[in-house]
Amino acid sequence: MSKPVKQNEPLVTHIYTADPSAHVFEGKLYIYPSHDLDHEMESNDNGDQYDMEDYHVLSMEDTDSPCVDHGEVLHLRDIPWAKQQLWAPDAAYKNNTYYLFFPARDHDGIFRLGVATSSSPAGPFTPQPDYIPGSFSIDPAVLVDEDDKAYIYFGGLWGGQLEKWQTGTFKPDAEGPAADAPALGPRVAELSEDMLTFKDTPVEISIVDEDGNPLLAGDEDRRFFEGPWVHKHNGYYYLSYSTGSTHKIVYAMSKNPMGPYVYKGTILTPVLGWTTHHSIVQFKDKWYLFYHDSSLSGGADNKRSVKFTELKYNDDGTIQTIDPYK
Ligand code: FUB
Repeated sequence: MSKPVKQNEPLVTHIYTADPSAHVFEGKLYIYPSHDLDHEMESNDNGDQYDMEDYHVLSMEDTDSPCVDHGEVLHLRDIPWAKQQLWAPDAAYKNNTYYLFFPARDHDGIFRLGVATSSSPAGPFTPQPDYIPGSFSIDPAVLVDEDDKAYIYFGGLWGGQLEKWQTGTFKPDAEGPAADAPALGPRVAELSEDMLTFKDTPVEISIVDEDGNPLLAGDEDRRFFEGPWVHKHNGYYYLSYSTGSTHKIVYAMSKNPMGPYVYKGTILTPVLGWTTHHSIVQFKDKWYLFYHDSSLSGGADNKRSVKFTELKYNDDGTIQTIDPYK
């Protein structure tokens, strides 16, 4: 029997894990991470060092229970449309089915989003034969709202290729907007009833400052980079994401799941390692931030470990900033 988990320590140490998407399914905490491989890779801005090939599912009965690794639940070799790089996944439950949403590069090297299904939150998951039509970029996160409508949020700059989709078609040489132009926002689409396709063409989410002005591309402390996550608290939608080059998890709030979202502040200060990626979940009467860092590997960007810590709100609904090392 493995040891009980502790906050701010790796959930598991026998494999490297990253990009945790946490959910409460069947009364337990289930975590859907990326599975970082223990191989030596040179880091570049394209993210070639994140060369993952499968997914594992983790679960915990409680926040002081051992963490169970349910083993490999989906492998690249079983996904006909995907060539490489199984990046940050998410899971959702609807129609008595568990859905695993994931990004990968297709056989043309273009990131797309796929979906796989299971009757159990612990998998194994069976992939659809093709990617979601009209999908692109990385880091899908799905919110099934209280009215049962499901929204998929996604997108990521640089290796995540979002800059290349500004015209609606893939332009391999496209650059991001000028520093004084509005930043690119994550994309959102409502999912069809069967959760396998987009209902409509995805739209860009606008993230604005307190005066209603869009955040600018040069505002690297606040602008969206990758890893969108949306959760709901007291009637507000919270969009949180990584700022990439400034290594923070920040958030913005809205009354509408499609935005616009008003920027509010920092949730998580930088962790060890280049990337930062998170999810936020309520379990029993508390809220938790799941995140990763590279402490277990001594700082290797592509060998990360999932951790969690309690997240607290202020009375006005804003979120208290977390320093993971204090
Ligand atoms: O794990 C690969 C990529 O690194 C994810 O998709 C990004 O969010 C970043 O964490």
